[in-house]
Amino acid sequence: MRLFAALVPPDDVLDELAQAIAPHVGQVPGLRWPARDTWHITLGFFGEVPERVLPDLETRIERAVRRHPAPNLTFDRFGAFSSPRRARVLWAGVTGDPMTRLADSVRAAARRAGATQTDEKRFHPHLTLARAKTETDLRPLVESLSGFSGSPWQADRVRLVRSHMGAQVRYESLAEWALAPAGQG
Ligand code: 3AM
Repeated sequence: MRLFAALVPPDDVLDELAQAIAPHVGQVPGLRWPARDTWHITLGFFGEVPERVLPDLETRIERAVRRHPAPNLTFDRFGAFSSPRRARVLWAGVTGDPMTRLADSVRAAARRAGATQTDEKRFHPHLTLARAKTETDLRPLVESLSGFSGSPWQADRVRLVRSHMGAQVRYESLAEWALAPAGQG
């Protein structure tokens, strides 16, 4: 099964993002906009994981999550990978408490449980809002979204998600664990 771990922002914070992008959704040729109920900030992508390791993987990730304090975050910009000029992914970015240790720890937990395809690229926390099949110049879009600043929020839990591939990718939430209260870490 294809798995990843993610943070899911609260509804009112997602409302702000939805409002900001609303005038642009469907307006840019080649851009596909995943449904809002799929929005998340990926902490670690684990690739294909054998079903038999799931119980151990859940135990280990839960242990990792419980050790890290809930980060305080704010969506404060839009950007694109790999750049606005040659974009494949339009994203909303967060600033706030660093999450690299949490992401490293969650990925390490998955690897120890036997997730051999875990992504080890540098962690760039972001919420993907749109994808393009080919590199697309999104400079005008990113420019028109500049100046955005959302409300602060606390990411208090981590979700383990199964990704069902197909014409339309479907995400299934398998488990959710609370982070430690902010200030303990
Ligand atoms: O957080 P986002 O939506 O940008 O791009 C995929 C998505 O990221 C990423 O995992 C998240 C949940 O599907 N993903 C998919 N395949 C990947 C891979 N082989 C990958 N990340 C790294 N390596």
